[in-house]
Amino acid sequence: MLHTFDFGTVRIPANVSGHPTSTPSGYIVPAGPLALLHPFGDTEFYRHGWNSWSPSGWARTDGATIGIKNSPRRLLTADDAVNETPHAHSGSAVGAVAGPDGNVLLVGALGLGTPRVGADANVLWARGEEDVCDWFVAYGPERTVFADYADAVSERLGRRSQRAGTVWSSWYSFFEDIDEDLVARTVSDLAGYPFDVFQLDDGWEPIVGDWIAGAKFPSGMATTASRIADAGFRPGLWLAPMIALPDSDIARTRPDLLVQDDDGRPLVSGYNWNSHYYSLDTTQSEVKDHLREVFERVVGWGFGYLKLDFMYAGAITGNRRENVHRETAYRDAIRHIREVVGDSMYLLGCGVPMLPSVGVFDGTRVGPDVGAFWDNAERADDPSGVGARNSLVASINRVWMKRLYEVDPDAIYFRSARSLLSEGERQVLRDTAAILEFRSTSDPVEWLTTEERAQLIDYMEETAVIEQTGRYAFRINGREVDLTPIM
Ligand code: 9PG
Repeated sequence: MLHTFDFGTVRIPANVSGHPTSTPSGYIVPAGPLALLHPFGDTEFYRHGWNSWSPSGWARTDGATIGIKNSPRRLLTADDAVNETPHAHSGSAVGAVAGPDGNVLLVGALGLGTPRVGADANVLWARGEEDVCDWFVAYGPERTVFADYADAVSERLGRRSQRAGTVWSSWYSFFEDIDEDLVARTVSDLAGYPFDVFQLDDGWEPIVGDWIAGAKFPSGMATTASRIADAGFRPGLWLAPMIALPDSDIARTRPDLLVQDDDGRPLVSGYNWNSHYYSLDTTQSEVKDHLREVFERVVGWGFGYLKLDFMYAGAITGNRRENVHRETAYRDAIRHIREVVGDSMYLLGCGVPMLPSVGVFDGTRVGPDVGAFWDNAERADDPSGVGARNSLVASINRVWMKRLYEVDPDAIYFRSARSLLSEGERQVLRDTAAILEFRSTSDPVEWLTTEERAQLIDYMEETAVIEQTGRYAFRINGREVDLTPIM
């Protein structure tokens, strides 16, 4: 049906699927395809990525689109491969076009169903893979409109309130080369440093899919967890519970537990570790039982903070036992995990679909992996590629999501050793993490100079008052930080 949205200074004719209701902050439009005839011509469009690693940001409708280009494998891992296209300006869940005087016209989904939003010079459109969620439509000052959208989302999907505090993670220093002695040394060197969480990343398990202690942790994971706790930190652990590598015990012995393709074979749901991998079909009760067993074990080891990674793979297309939409299957699985681990467990989502994770994860990664180098010239077409610049650009474009959960821009660096980052670049990363209010690093004390150790302590102990003064301009404790030149 036709409807005209009256925003005072602009009137927007639209095609909608049901009667819009007016609220103080915007309109609620019933589920179904939506097309708004905006009057702004070629203008900037805000594109939002589907999962943690997917690119987000503003691009002109008459310029290049933002997204992963020329790599189906990366697309499958780091965005919504079914719906994403390099040919149109579009994205996941929310989109906005810029009007005059700093105002924007925003359309955003208030639920699941893989909602998409796109734009060109004339139309701002929205529709779901499955049209089951209402839309929020608003026009006004950019930050107000995004904040109002976020509040409308959390009104429906919830908002958890636990805070992670400061985090030390093993990934950006040791990668998979961790073992129980190295962890014990690293922990004891860190004793007394201002960290709340010590999080063990990938490398402890024998293979992705089999969540038991690997050969490098012969004393078992409970021993490592209690060493971490004894040093005064909350023990944290990385897992990718939705996926399994082909050589894992679970994939070899229980292929029936995996999401299938149309030929009844395990469906490839992404690529990493020089391999393809598969997804668990969380709609099967046997898989729910398996997840219960995994998470009861991990809780029993003594971990109180979990980084759950590659979670989008629980929301890919494919054949599942129950015929539910993929985002619904995903959210149900996370709720099941939450029920097993309890309310006090901090859950950090990584590689998560952003919208279906609201209200169930305490925090989410909001950009691709950081690296100890600024840019990755080899992957010019891939804004989801590893590197400091890609990581912070994506993260800053998601600062509005703070209202939905804690937002993790990934680790920052203090070390000058084993890094190609300049002090200026490290400072920009530290400012980004201060702005997003999630402070983590992977620097082992041993790798830091005396000055760098002091700098780390000061930074991790600082409480900052953050003000946003422009799209990419902020004040951190009164200090002006303008990131516009990097964006
Ligand atoms: C452990 C790592 C770290 C890291 C995570 C994740 O798009 N990709 O292909 C892609 C691959 C790996 C990856 C991120 C994206 O790294 O983000 O912090 O935990 O796994 O293996």
